[in-house]
Amino acid sequence: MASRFNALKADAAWQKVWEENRTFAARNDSSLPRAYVLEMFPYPSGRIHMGHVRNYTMGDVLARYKRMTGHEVLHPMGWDAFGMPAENAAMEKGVAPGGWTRDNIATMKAQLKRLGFALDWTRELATCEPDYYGHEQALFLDLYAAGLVYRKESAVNWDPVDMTVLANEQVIDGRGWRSGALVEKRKLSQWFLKITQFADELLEGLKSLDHWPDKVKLMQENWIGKSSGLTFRFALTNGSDEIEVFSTRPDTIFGASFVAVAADHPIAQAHAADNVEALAFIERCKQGGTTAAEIETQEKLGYDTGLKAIHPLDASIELPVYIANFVLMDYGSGAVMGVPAHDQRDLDFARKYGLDVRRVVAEGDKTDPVFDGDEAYTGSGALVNSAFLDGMPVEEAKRAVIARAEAEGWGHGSTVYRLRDWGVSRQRYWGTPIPIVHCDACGPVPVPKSELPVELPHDVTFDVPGNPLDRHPTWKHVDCPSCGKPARRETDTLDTFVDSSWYFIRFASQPDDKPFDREAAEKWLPVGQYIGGVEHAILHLLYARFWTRALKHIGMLDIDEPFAGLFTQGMVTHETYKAADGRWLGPAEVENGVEIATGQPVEIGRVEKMSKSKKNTVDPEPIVDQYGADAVRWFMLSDSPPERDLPWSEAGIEGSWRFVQRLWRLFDGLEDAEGEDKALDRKLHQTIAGVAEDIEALSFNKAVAKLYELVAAIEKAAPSASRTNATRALMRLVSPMVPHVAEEAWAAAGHDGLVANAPWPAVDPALLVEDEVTIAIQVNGKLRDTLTLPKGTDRAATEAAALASDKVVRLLDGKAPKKVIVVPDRLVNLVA
Ligand code: ANZ
Ligand code: ZN
Repeated sequence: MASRFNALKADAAWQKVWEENRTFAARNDSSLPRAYVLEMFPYPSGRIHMGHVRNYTMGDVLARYKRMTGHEVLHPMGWDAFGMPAENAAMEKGVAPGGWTRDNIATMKAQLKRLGFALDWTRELATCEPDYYGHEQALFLDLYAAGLVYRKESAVNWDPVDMTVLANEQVIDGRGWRSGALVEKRKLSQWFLKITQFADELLEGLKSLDHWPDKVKLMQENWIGKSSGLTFRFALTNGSDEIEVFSTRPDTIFGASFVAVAADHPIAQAHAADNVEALAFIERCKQGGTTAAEIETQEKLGYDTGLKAIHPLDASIELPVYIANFVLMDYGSGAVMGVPAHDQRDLDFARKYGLDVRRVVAEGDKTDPVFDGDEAYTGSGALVNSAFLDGMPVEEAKRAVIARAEAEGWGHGSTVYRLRDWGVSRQRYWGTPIPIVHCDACGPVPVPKSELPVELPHDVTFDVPGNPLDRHPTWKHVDCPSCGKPARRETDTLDTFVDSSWYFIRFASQPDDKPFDREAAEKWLPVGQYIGGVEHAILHLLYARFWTRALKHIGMLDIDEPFAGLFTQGMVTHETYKAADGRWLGPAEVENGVEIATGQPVEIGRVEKMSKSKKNTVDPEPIVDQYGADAVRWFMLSDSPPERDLPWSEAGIEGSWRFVQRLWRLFDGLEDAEGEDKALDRKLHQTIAGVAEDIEALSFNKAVAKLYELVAAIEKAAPSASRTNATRALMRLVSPMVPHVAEEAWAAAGHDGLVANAPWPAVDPALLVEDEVTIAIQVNGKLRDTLTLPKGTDRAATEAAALASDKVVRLLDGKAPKKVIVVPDRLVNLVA
């Protein structure tokens, strides 16, 4: 009887062999073609989850396949180790953020190792260690010296409970993402990176990214948000002021019925200086979040300053000047002309405050200057009620107004971007200290590079909210590096997105004395295939693209785009369960629709992304204990296309386990035999070629399906040399997916060396084509027999073969047929 595959034993044994042989350590001096396969590095939250397992299994299959196809593969792993959760743990459990983080790393590393990933652990890094963030500080100073870092006062989202600035995406429905507190706007001096200087490059660069999903490129494009139009000035009737506005629709200029400025606009500020009502309105505008989405959905509110703006094309028209809550100070010039007939926001505003609504673009045959209704017309058409523009289509009218403004000197064609500079200051402890010292005499002074890293102090307290660095008794008190007088360290730390903006460069080489070795980085980069969650489609990827371009700009690295290929994988999902009293229940607490503990029926909810809050997670570790790494890996690749969600199921993992056992039975039953099996040879070679193609295209589920077919074909086949050969080849074909059973079989079959180091089986192209065809033989139109002939057999040979058929000979009874019709490769019809 065939033995069973003991995954528990085999997994550990082979993992040890790979580790001892440093099988997956990448050689920087290799002359092989290179493949850099990278999955987004994890945050060390404590335990790995199924999302990690799926993500890293996909990358692993590709990495192992690339090794087998003759590449020097860099497939590293590290830890995105700074961030809030460590501080939250410190506050809640009194543990040190560093200790908590490092413990989590140790746990998760052990868990990853048990899955047998072909990772180069010699390059492991954690962003929270000084030997990583010290180099980051050096890079920050390089960018500072090049003028790509600056400090400015800016309105931030302030979480009054966590006492920290929040990024826009951390504000959800006007509340802090973690604390749930109502977010306020505050002015703070912050450090910024000049990503806007690269806005156009980052937009143009998207065009070169052929191996990125279109949806991600579109999201980046929208985030960068390039708009073209006219920037122009309104003079005010008071004679002393001007208001500059930006419009993408200069064609509608004769439809303007008001001008509106942002609450922070100098005109608004000046007006409020001696006007309490205006001041109160401005204060009111400061409540609520700063996200575009929030501003979009807020009720449009305005305050009439009483000022009047003079229309640049008709001095007899005077427009009221409002302060309005929907105008953003940091977009365009912080002021707009309001054209209610053709902009919904402006229309809502005009109806609320009883302003004119004048039609200037014809809507079909509607040309009346009086615009009715509450729905703005934003479509195309000919200009009307617009003096010299009348009759022009929209685009032509835009050009005409821009030309006129430029000729008369009151405006110019311009391009603006929605992208804002990247605010990197965080008022938190567990992050990279910003290497700056503030001196009353010298201002901000960079810490000399010889004094890097600026290390985080360990003796900090978390008993009160706020930034522990700021209230540390000694840490911030240092002498000014420039004049030597007592000064203060910057106590803000860097946004953790800075840490993840260059880790893929550090993986290529890890010198002690500099962030990276340029030659090594340029040899490995760009990353050939980057795999991760779509939640990083915008910020992380944009920041990493910016950082790479910034390094190029300052002459440190000649790489334009860090990630040549990007793949965003789907999520692992599971049903949700709710007890009658509303408690979420975990899958282990439910059996056959009943809560095990209470015997009460449960409500079965939707299949959703596994999440702790809904308790529908399945912990990978006990699953690996029970079924072994290969079954888990196989399940992660089967069933669903990798970009789609994968519903976790007990039946699925059991099926995978059975498949691993089936493989083992084939491998274990390997014996030498004689004879050829042409059909099996063809199946094998089609599988070799097809699986290779599928892996290269990351269509892992298709590769899996082909391997199932091959296994079934081998099982059915009678013993032959072909069958033995196919079984041996199968060991290599499945090894990227189920490496442990493959190694075990490879060794048992008497091969030298590891299957991990074996080459991918070669394809015989001759065996890829179906080279035999089935020919139907009809006698008087009735199917009487079939023949298998080599494809392309000529008429004469086909006819001869048909006439030689026993059945035909019997039917014709020795006589010659009256007529023979031959359709080569298809049929022979004999008329008797
Ligand atoms: C007049 C106009 C008429 C406009 C019309 C639109 C339609 P995008 O396309 O997103 O770039 N705008 C300009 N600066 C603004 C600011 N700081 N805050 C809020 N809104 C601002 O949007 C450009 C349009 O948004 C500009 O064109 C301006 O309104 C408004 F039928 O000018 B428009
Ligand atoms: Zn000084």
